[in-house]
Amino acid sequence: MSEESSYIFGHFGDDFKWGAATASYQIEGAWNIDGKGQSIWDTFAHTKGKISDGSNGDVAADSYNKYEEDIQLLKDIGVSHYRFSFSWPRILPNGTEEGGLNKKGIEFYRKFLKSVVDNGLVPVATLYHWDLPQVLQDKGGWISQDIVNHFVNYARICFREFGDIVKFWITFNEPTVFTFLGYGVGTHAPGIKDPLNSPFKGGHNVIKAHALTYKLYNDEFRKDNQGIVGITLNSDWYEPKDSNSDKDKRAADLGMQCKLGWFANPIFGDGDYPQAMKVRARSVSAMLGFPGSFLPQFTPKEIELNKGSADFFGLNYYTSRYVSTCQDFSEPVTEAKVIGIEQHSDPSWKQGESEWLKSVPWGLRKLVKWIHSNYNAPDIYITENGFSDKPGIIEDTDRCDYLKEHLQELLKAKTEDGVNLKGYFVWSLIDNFEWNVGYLERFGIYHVDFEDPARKRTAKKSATVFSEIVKNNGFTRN
Ligand code: PNW
Repeated sequence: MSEESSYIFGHFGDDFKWGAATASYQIEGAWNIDGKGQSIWDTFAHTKGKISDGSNGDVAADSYNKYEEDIQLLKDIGVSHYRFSFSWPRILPNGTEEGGLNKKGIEFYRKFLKSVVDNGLVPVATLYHWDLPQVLQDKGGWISQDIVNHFVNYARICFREFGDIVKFWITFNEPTVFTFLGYGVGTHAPGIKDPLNSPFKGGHNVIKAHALTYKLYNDEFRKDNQGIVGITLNSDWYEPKDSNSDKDKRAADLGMQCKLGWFANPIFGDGDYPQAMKVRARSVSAMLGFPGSFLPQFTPKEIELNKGSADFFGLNYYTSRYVSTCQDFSEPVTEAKVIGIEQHSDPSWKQGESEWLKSVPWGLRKLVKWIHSNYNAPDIYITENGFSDKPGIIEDTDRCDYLKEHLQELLKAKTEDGVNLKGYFVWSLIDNFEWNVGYLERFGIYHVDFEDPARKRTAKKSATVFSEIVKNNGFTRN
């Protein structure tokens, strides 16, 4: 089952962008400072039993106060781009502009952005990396229709307030994760458990909000601001368990269609959900006595609006699986069971500290090739890729191997397969609050001491290794 891999030399091309990524709730802290409203992650992390180590993001890496240091770290590793996210409730504590614009929140981000550009870096802004204003969750959150306009209005404010500086926009980070874990299995905020219905209702609203935000930028901002707008989707690569089995091949394809295609097909494909996903949703609905289909339908007008609503494809990749079919609906109902696949891994794959993360570099090459050929060769930015280990490791050899091996596969995809790869952002610049597992799993190429009130940052070995690849813009013989 194992795939062969060879080492190649070469570079990514002159226009390739290098960066590192973070997200507001995971690093900022200052959860109730300077007029910030509460987010669903504040609520969730403050609820006993939700976070493995009982921690929260109240202070996190304290980047609200230490962003200048973070910017210096980016300069130290030699990248040109910083992917960060805006906290919606820091800008709109009550979710909407009618509820009041938080001047101090806007000032904070303008100060931060000024420092980013004064240091010669390019800001890449994610509008939504999961910290929904709690007040909007109280009205139904992503399940409610109203969220679509609330999001578009929030996006308008960000375009208006920051569009002179920010030219690179990502509407959403990983909709499959926040809809499924947040509204399906309930391990992420807001902690709702409804695997067969809510994630797809929520996802429907996310796609509508994304498409309308893209239209908004085109109609009102693009001419003056000249930026680009896209979305970040995540996917595992699904490889048939038995490459000679047609059944396994169909299962792997169904996995790709239902996981990546769920959001990618409407935005980068024909504007609608993948045919295979619609068929699967109808048959699961019938099997479980759900009237019609749990997968909502787009109107012809919405399909037109969805189609082509991104200037680039943001991809987060961490891991892969071998796949066969599955007809099991026993509790707990997982995303895989809904899709109808059983996932397997190879014991030889290096295991991260996160139970779901196994290092499969060749899966990334296959995944970007699949996107290239299924969605008309879009510009692809890897907006996240990284590896987790235990707290306190500075000589992070496993992460160094992971990054090198994945960048090797990307170089092959770019130079040998002709994939339009435009950039790469490592996850993450610094250790941070890793959602429901708190500070137990670390992704940073810089260590953060969470015991230290100063939240001291220290370079790990991977910061040096990554910076070497960045400096060479690839892999050189020397
Ligand atoms: C991404 N999974 O989340 C997020 O964009 C980051 O905020 C996060 O810190 C990073 O990856 C590492 O986890 C994921 O369960 C969360 O498969 C969960 C999964 C995948 C990605």
